[in-house]
Amino acid sequence: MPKPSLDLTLYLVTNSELLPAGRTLVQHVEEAIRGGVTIVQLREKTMATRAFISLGRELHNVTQKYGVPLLINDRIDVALAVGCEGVHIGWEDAEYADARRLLGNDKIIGVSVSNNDQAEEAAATGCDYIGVGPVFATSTKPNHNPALGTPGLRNLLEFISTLPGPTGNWGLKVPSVAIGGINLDNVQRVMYQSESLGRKKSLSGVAVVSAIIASLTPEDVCKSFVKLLEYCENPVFAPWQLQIANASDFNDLFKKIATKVATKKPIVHHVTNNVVKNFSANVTLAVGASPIMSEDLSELPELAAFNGAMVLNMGTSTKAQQGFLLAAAKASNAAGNPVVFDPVGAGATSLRRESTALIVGNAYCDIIKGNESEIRTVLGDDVIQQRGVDSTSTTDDPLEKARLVKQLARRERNIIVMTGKVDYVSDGESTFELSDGHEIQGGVTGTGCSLGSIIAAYVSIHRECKLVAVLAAISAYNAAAREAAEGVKILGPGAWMTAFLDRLYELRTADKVEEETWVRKLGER
Ligand code: 3NM
Ligand code: MG
Repeated sequence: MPKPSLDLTLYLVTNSELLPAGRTLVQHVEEAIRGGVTIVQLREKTMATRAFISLGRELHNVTQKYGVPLLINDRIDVALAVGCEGVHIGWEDAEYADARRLLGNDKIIGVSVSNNDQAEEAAATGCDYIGVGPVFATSTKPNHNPALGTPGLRNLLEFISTLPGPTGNWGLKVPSVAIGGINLDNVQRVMYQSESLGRKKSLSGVAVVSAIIASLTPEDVCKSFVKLLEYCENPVFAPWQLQIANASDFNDLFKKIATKVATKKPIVHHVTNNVVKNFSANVTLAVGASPIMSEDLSELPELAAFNGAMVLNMGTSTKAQQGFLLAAAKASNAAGNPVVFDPVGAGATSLRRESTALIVGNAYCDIIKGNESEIRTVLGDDVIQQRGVDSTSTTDDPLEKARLVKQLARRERNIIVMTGKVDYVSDGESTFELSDGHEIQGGVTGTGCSLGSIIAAYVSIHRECKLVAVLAAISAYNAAAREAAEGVKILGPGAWMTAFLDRLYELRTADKVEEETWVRKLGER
């Protein structure tokens, strides 16, 4: 008998203890399969052997009916007794070689991998697939390994892709499924953020316990998973699909975007700080978009339904608002609306460090915009460990700044904007430098924050290439700042501020955009 074919798209791992009252595992799994589960692992940590085998047989009757493979967690003897399609083994279970010898070559054997060392061992076995995790901390598996997060998952997948294994390219080819805390909220982001650049290696699917087993409506939940998993192919999150061929192409696009913002008037939901609310609203209006400020949980779904964008700025947020900030980002993620995160003062206090980690770790921020020390804080251990640089230090070296934005954009698979005298933008592949604003803007509060508003407005109507939209937004902002400074009689913060709003207002209908190169693409390094 040939080895059954493996489809790891939606991998259900069972746990009878999490079933809602009154439901049987077999009934629950059958409904889940109807909803789209592609493979089932029977995982029962406390069940007596006889009951385990009997449950396995009953379940196998159902899975066979749908042509879905059934694997048994850990217990080779149970798998043999049931005659199902294979086993999944963890690091305290039998060794792969023994499992293979007992089961023969026609059975599927999957192995859990939590770190590089385990990946190397798994590669040496040449097992059929790997389960990587935990992605997030989960109460379903007590004493699990440390959570990888999506950046850790991605690093692990990249490492795995380099392992030759028995076939020379085993690591690149071996199907992998992520596990641990995956649910309908985060499944798309897990798929997208864990994929390596150039799509060299991506997950084949996700393995889920509680989100399906503890649900009262497993069929519907699985249908939703399947839908979301299909949508990852057409990435809602992707920052980059177009190439800018040259400066005049960019200027054409810029004009198009600026005009489109003013005609479409996208809603920009601001969750922002008390100092800049008024100015940010005025800037948003000046570019033609429609600002709304709301900090109430109950309004999030309705506001997300407008399909605009979100500015998430934690400048004056309190401990009590932390949960709201995350919920706001998640509501935007769920609607597929871009989020511009401004981690104001991220490294300054422990509350801010904590909020930053909470948001970046648990939601997808399409764009993170900050000054150098904020960006360094978001990078966190990566900077400290990899470069031995203090997380609050700054550098005068443009290449070092460019390296930081690129590193973070690669890690988060998003767009990073580092503001300063010169602004740096990267999507992890291309890095740009924009340099002709005006220094007086540093003396007016809210200017930096309001750049987030313009970026959100632009990205919201030019989702086909968020990177171009971000570059256009910064160019508009810089041009308005510069021209405002040049145009006022007496250059002071008050006159400049009003002139700045006026220039922004003008720019949206400008048919003449200077052909100078506002954007300089930095060489690839
Ligand atoms: N294995 P949930 S985490 C069974 O990291 C299992 O190897 C893990 O459950 C690993 O989907 C886990 O409810 C439990 O978070 C996952
Ligand atoms: Mg195990």
